[in-house]
Amino acid sequence: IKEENILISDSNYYIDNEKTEENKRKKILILDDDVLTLNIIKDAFEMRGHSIITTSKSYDAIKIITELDIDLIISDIVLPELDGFKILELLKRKNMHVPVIFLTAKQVIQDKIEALSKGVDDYITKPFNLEEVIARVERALERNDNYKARINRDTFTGAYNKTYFEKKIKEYQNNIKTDGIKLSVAFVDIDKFKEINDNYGHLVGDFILKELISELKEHLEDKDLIFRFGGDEFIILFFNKDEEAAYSIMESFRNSIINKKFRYNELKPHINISISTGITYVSEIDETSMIIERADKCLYRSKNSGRNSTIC
Ligand code: GH3
Repeated sequence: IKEENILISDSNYYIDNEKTEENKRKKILILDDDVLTLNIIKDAFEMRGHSIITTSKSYDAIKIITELDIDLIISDIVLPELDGFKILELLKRKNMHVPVIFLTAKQVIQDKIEALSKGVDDYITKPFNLEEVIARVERALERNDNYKARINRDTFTGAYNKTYFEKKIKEYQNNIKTDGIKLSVAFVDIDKFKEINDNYGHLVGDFILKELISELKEHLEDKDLIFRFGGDEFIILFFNKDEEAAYSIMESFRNSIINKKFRYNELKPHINISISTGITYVSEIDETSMIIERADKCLYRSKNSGRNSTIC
């Protein structure tokens, strides 16, 4: 485990399995009508491994922000179409959380105050020092990563949350179209979890939930993601794996779980648990609700046929 892949949350630490090399590469949009500025900044950030999109037109910028998953915008304030303030307002109205840094010749304090009150992340004045721009941009990207890690997570278990599932599954479904990959989803539920809470207490139940997630991670690859759906319900989104591949991973996980002895502390007994899992394929046109319904039906069949099984 690399140190940089460990994030500290309120209650525990967890491995951020999305923090791959590919994810460190950010999409930065530069909006400026001064070609020299555009080129200097573009070259500097491309050399740092980021992907840069440049434009001098505000309306083009808005189209790009809407269509691409932009990580940060560096924008001038004075622009021929919409100015930088209008862009900030638009992002706010559309509820889009993309950090914006103003890079502008406007040095008046009132402009800085207005920009900050409208939600700009940072304000750099021209003529600029390139090293300073790089430092400020990298810091803003880091802040944004931390923000996203928080809003996409269930902080209790460290798994991703339901809202992030809706976003991520659409992104993965696009990969079916563009790269011809296969997708599948597993719906997991702990068997008779209520009895565990009733018999051993909630703290032990909590401990089991967290242990289960760490064990599950051991069975998954970087792009296979875990989402907490309800109390003891989790969804796994398998990247480039069909139902059969997902089945064999989930069976191996189920076997490791039934053989594991969970022990909260020396005063508590060893506890054995089992899990039930429903698996379904994901097609490029499936609505998210249809995917969940299919997986849930399989999970229901597992529960109805004695639990402790994986059903496709
Ligand atoms: P089944 O095999 O039919 O799914 O039985 P079950 O007992 O797991 O079913 P049910 O869905 O009724 O119970 C889920 C339990 O999970 C009830 C609730 O108290 C417990 N639970 C939900 N969230 C948490 C949590 O964060 N911590 C703990 N300790 N328990 C939780």
